[in-house]
Amino acid sequence: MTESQVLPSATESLVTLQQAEVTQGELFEHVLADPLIASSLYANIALAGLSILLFVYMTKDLQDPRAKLIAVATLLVPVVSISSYTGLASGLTISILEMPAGHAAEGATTMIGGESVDGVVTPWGRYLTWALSTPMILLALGLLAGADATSIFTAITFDIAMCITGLAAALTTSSHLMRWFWYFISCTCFVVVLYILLTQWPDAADAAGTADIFNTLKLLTVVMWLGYPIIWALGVEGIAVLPVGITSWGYSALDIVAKYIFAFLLLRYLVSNESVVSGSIVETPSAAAPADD
Ligand code: RET
Repeated sequence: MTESQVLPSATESLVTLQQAEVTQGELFEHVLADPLIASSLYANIALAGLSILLFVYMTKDLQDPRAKLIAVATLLVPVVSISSYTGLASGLTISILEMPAGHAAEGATTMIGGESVDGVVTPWGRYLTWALSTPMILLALGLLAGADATSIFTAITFDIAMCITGLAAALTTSSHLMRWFWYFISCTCFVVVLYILLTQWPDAADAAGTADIFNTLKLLTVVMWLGYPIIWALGVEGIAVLPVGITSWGYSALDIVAKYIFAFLLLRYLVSNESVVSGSIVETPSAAAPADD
């Protein structure tokens, strides 16, 4: 074996050094040391924890299987949230990423453990965990509206696509244009979700007798959810006019309304209107049409 096969080349060592530069522990300390970022994450861990306890207490006596399914979907929202924020606060799901040429944060540095490191803080765990929490919100809303399985499936799958392509936008460091192309794909998926929420489910909710609560939650959801792509675009991931701490609080504030307040309103309705939403979870398919031959 030659020496070059055993020893890493100078470039390889440099790459290894750069990757090892920021440890998870340093990211954990970095979050704790920034009052704005830390409060935005720890406040949500506390709120999610309290919501879980409150929601379990509120829904413990539900009997109807459909009402219970709506309750479980709603309860999963703060369960995913507490895990998401724990991932961010522990440094597990945040990274320092160097933005590509042409990006507003190109060449930016971040102070980590008293040293200046190339790149900006990217809380990519947020975008990843939205792919788990937002489908639960849509499942609860769709079931509340008495929507058909196809429209619930469509809303949920496009919503997951929106979150994952949003994650791709945040993680792309090769090209500035590609970041915005991912963002565009994500927005297109978002339009599909909004279309279903605004044009398909209100009619279903009318027929199901849940129009009042559905329309309140629909409005809350549409207004809050529109805030997320705006913060993305203005924050460090996008044109970087908002600093990291303000961006983090922006998402956290939206989360408080879009998740905990949303879930509380839904569950409060559910426990006092169990009979309105009651029914079978899976509708029995209508008798198959006789075959032609
Ligand atoms: C991103 C960026 C790319 C474009 C779009 C986005 C939309 C995100 C939304 C997130 C909603 C999150 C919620 C989380 C609750 O747990 C990914 C920011 C359209 C709508 C409600």
